Amino acid sequence: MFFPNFSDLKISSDTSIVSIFSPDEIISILRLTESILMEENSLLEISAPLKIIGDLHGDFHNLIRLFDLIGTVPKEKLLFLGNYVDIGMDGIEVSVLLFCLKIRYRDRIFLLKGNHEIPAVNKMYGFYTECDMKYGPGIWWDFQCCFNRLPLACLVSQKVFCVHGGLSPELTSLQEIRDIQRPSEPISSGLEMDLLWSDPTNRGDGWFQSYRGISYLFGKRVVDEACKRLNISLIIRSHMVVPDGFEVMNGRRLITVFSVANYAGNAAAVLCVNEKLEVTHQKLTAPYPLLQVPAFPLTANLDSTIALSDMKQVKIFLKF
Ligand SMILES: [Mn+2]
Repeated sequence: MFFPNFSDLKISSDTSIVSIFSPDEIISILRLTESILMEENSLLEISAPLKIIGDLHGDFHNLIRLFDLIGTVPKEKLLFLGNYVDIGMDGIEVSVLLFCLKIRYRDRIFLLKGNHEIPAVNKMYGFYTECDMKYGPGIWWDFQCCFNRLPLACLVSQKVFCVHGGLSPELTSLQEIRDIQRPSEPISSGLEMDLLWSDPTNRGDGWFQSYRGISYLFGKRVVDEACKRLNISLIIRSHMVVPDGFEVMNGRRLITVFSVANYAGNAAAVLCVNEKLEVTHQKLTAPYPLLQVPAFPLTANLDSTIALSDMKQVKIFLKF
């Protein structure tokens, strides 16, 4: 099988992927990736140091700029928190590059599932149309077979819990995530849906109805209790656009990271976790004029005053 040289891909990033890979080559990449993903647990358990990347949303140029900034595998260990496709029109390029890197360096790059790696979602938000335009609609199904095998969460050095969305009222032990069988397609409600869809809120302590109309919002007390119950010290998740690309919330126990610059006038960030589990960040500013993308329902409805005061609290804990 043909593996692209990374720098070749970079040079040809203006060239359509259709001229690089035939449909059969794409399907081979997907099948190989699926077999590797199925050797992994639904809860990945890996160790720091590593870098953690949030939503990418089909922006291939953004991904290449990120690699230029943060380095790539095998030198760096990378954990991606999902949402590879939709909104941007290069979801195939983004996923296929990450899958190729996974095939080549399976112990250096880890890919979690996001709420857009669900067929009902990426049929509506652009990925189906992209597949149809580039390779015909059939290949969209092949991607779903790969997406539904992605792991759902990751525990870093036994202490940092990483997930696309957030916590769940049904998450009483990490074993429940290990027990999730894949391939899986979560529907309507339950643990798997919450891991992909829930959001933190600074507006209260408990569980609240989500403005997304799906899953929940969870407050500071829920985060504190989960840290105790799961014996973790920090939650890192993506799923929401935040102005600086990262935002510390719910006291100092939760960080949101979002890695597409200019999704809604925002910077992109990547979190770096060292051996001592200290967290720093690398930041990508928006390089071109604001792209007007309708932000709802992905944008957080945060009270920025409260979020800022949270940030002040955590200076001792986090070395930015
Ligand atoms: Mn999301």
